[in-house]
This record gives sequence, C-alpha cells and structure tokens, in this order.
Amino acid sequence: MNKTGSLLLLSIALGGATSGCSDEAKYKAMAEKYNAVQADKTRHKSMTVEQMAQHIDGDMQHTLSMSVDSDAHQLDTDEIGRNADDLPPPINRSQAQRVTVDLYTDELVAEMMPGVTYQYWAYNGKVPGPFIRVRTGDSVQINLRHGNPAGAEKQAHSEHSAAQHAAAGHSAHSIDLHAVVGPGGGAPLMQVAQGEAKSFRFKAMRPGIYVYHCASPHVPSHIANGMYGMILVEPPEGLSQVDREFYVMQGDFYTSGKYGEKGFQAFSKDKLLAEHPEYFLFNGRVGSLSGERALKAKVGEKIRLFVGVGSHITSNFHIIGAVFDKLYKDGAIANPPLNNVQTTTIAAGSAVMIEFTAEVPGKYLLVDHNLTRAIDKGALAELIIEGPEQPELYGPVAN
Ligand SMILES: [Cu+2]
Repeated sequence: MNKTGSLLLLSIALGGATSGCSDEAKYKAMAEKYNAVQADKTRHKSMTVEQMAQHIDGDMQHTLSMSVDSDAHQLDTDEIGRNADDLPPPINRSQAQRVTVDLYTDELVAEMMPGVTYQYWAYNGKVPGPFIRVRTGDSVQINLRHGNPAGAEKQAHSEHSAAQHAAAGHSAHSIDLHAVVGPGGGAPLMQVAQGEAKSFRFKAMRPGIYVYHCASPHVPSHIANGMYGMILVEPPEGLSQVDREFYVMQGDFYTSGKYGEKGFQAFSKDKLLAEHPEYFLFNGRVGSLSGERALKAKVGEKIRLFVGVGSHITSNFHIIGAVFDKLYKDGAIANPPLNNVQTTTIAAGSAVMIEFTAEVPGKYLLVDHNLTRAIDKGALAELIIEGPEQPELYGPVAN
C-alpha cells in the first residue's frame, strides 16, 4: 500500500477519536449559515428586477445564480425516500457473469417531514441507496463517483467548494459492502474525493442479503446521514418465485432540534455519540412508505421483504397483523428459514429476508416494536392488501 493509502486507513481508524464538541459547533454554524442563505434567497426572490439590478455586491451575484437554479421551496430534491418497490427483478440466469454497478454520492437538502429539512448524504440521490442484485459467483465491479455526474452545473453554483466539503466532513466518500470478502469490504480501495471516481472488483462468493455503507471518516456520521443500502447475492439456483418484492431500510437520524421541530435541522454529532436519535425512519423520511407510497399487494399474493438496518440501532421489526411465514435471520438466505415468526431483531449493519402470503385484505403497519419509535419517532410504514373480504379468516361477530 502506498503512503497515502496508509494515512487514509489510519485516519479512518482514528476518525472516531476526534472531538465531538468542535464538530457540534461546526455543524451548528453550518446550519446557521444555511438558514441565513435561505432567508437571503427568499428575500431576493421577492425583489423586482430593478431592485436586483441595483444590488451589485459579489455575494448577491452568487445568491442570484443560486436562486435561479433552485426551486421555490429551497430543497435539492422533492423526494429523498426510495420507493419500497424500487429494486431490480430476480436474476434469471444459470451462469455467473461480470456485473457493473454505478454509484455516486450527493449531499441533498430534503424534507424529513413536512416543514423539517435536513442535509442528507446519499448514494444516487435517495435513502437508502440503490438495491444491488447479483448472483453467487458473479464478478462485481463497483464504480463510485463523488458528486452527481448530472449535477455539474448545480455543483458549480452551489456553496460547496472543495475546502467547504472538507470542513463539512465529507471530503471523501466510499463504500464498504458486507458481501465482500476482502479488507474493509472495499473501503480502502474506494476513498473518493470530491469530483473523483474510483472502481474496484470483488467476487460474490456467499449468498445472502447484506448491507453496504459509506466508510469515510467520521464513519458513523456518514452512515447516520443516510449513506447505506443493500446488496443481495442470490444463490446459484435463485430464489423461489414470489409475486411482490419490497426493499425497506430502517435508519436512525440525529437532528439538532427535537422530533418535529420545524426548519432546517443540523446533524447533531453529540446525539449520535450519545446514541440518542430524534428520528427512526423507514426509507429516509417520515411517511416515506405510507399513503400513495405504501407497499401494495393483493390477497393470495406471495410477498417477499428485504429489511435492513442501515445505521446504528437494532430494530425490532414487526408487521402489525401479519405473521412471517418464513424468516431468514441475519441475512442467512442459504439456511432454512424460521417459520411463523412475529417479530425479529435486525442488528445494525444487518438485514433479513421475510416471506409471507397476504391472506386478509386491509391495512397493515410495518413498525419497530419498540413502539415509541413507530408512534412518536417515525418508524412506521403501510402495507395495503387489496382483495375480497375473507370472513372465514377475519371479521366482526354480530351480537
Ligand atoms: Cu460518505
């Protein structure tokens, strides 16, 4: 390994030892600066053209170019949450092959709930990152670019210079995939600075459902900001056929303000270190998988869920009103499943595969059964089963 690589690994190892206090002040200052910029943008939006023309200081020029790019609600994206049905179809081939996966990183201000905004760090613009699907024996090439390749224009206008990236704690991003057998899960080969791209290859040797995440210093902060996803390594014979597959990841989020506090919320490293999240979220935001975006299936359909914990706190995953016909614990899809399970723990950095058949129509709730997380802190999603009533299975009794 070259000297830079050694230093990088050392800095990864030491990343956790840096002081939380100065970071806290830094993040607060960033939030204040952000809020000031947003207020400025709002003020300038209400100006007339003449007023703008008279306003000629350098700062204003910068603000103007930003406000031209940005939309009315001052978000980088209207939707940070990945849909639960956003995953590739089952693999249908009997031979291993080379597979290429293109990823990029981004820092995006988005709504965590109505009126609450947060700067997420994400793979391919959504939380969780893309669902990667390969077959045992595949040679997998991961390409990772720091920065949205389609966003060069936006990047040039944004307030993030390279120095500011470094000050903000994301001078590098990277990836560690738990499916990789090799040092760091790929992370030592994949530390990517702003504007750079790197690639590495691994052989997918062990079937399973795995988590991947960023592993650049300070690693827990990168993960807490949303940098995680899942990779499925299908067994050579493939998975059994089902009618619906869904991709759900629980994450804990650490905002400076309490749950529900309006406005832009800075990341609180103090709360991360204290293991005191304000939010527990499925797929990136409050309500990400509810209403229009609920998981949907029909009576009689076989459902498969891939559920993982991206960030730091173990989930007690449960579906109110359902029993897991089959549970593949701890990502071990090559083992026989447990049958008829009510709730399963999913460790931080782990995932499970759940299969069951929808039998009774209605609304089911996906929760963390540490229920304040579901009721008061966001860990709630909906599964809607449509179809005819099944009175022999479930229904009221007339008195
Ligand atoms: Cu990162």
